[in-house]
Amino acid sequence: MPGIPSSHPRRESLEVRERLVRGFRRGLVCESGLIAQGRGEAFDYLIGERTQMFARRAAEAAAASLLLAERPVISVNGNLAALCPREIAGLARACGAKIEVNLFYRTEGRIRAIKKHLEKAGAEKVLGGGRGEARIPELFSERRRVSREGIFRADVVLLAMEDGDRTRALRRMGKKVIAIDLNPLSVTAREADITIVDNAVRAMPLLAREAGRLGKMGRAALRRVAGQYRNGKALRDALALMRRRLPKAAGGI
Ligand code: PTJ
Repeated sequence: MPGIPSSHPRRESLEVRERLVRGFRRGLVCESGLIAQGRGEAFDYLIGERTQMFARRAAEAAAASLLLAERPVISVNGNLAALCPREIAGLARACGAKIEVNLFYRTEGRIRAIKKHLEKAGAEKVLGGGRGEARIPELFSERRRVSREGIFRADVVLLAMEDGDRTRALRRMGKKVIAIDLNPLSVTAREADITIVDNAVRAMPLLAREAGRLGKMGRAALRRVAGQYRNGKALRDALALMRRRLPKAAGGI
């Protein structure tokens, strides 16, 4: 990438920021999306900016759940679209999921821009926006407006980088929720059935690979993989790692 020398110690992280800034300029990402990324980065630092074992186990259970689902949906916001459009399209193909754009700071213009961006990256049919949408009960943000053929009917929903209210509301509707969230303390992380505590830029390709690998397994084996997973343990493991790493990172301070 021009401007960031290859030897720069924070090159990868700066490249991810660049992707978001470009997404912001192109009307995909909202202002708060840039702030949300900063919060994520702080937690990423604490887990060593690597995919840890708790995230690998969560991704495996998540891929198994998506493959077992009858009506899986990947819910996409501005940040996820800007960071990993190809992985969203690839994962949707690998597990037969629909893709739906669902925004907190909703405008029809942003929904259109995100849909176009995803389609350019290989996504086949992207839902979201327009008229005739259904409403998620007990949810007051713009996120309550969902597609009838997408999130409203879904049995499993994958979402990333979002506030906890919708996760709670989707679970009350009887859906299984898979979340990607670097903050193991967030409401989303705690309310979801499966939380992948990892950066979405690593978690999405991992999920797509896992879906490809597990796609060869039978349903009984997939059920075992999904059934063995415990979200509380994954969150406790993430927090324990952060606690262990802090004194080391603090070094001689
Ligand atoms: O595109 P919109 O309009 O739907 O708006 C999207 C944002 C992100 C602005 C909105 O959902 C929001 O305000 O989210 P929050 O409440 O800031 O929550 C974002 C969560 O995602 C926080 O817990 C962050 O730690 C986490 N996070 C941020 N960046 C990443 C991340 N998790 C994984 N990977 C990241 N790159």
